Amino acid sequence: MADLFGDQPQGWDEPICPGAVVLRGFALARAQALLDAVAAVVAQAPFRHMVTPGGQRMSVAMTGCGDCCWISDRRGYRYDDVDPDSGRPWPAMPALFRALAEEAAGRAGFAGFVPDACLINRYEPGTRLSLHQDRDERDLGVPIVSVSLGLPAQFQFGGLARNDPLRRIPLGHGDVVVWGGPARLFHHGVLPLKAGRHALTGELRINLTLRKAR
Ligand code: MD6
Ligand code: FE
Repeated sequence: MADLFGDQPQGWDEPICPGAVVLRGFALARAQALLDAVAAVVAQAPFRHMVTPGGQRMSVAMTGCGDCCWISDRRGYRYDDVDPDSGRPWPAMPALFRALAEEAAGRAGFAGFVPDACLINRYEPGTRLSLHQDRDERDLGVPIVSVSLGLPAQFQFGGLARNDPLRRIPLGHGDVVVWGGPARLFHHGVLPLKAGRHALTGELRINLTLRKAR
């Protein structure tokens, strides 16, 4: 079939609530290039399972890039400009990540978003991410842009209070979520990944979250 979209971002916008929107398929045309860039980051900063302050090994494997990256260990959650596994700075953020984040945020109404950190999450079948808030960034007025690649996942999206009702939002390959404004501190998580196979990632889901941490 002819390429009806050319180089334009694909898909449609699906509002979740004020401040949060799913841009369906927004990253689809760039998915392979994004995964190639992830592989280059991982070659310098391999995926690892961090430990929560409570001593639990996280089932999600993480790495990242940019001026700093979110980490967790027995001392707490924070952004650090050094990879604790290597003692070296995190790999530079690929220009492709920055461009995608800026375009997606602009489309969602957050013009001028410039991320300085990207956390990269890797899910295998059974991997989950428990309900949490993203609150370690300095300016909580700035949104987060999240890119889903590979196997689909069920995203849980709640509210400001931990026990607010949860909605389930399916996130598939190429979907981008932008959230900020009144939704910036809403609780969210990922249900255990279902087994499957994706042409570009195999038996994995990869998620990029682009933030302005400092
Ligand atoms: C994930 N995402 O989709 C996990 N956090 O694998 C997040 O925890 C997240 O997607 C803040 C903003 C957007 C996100
Ligand atoms: Fe999060």
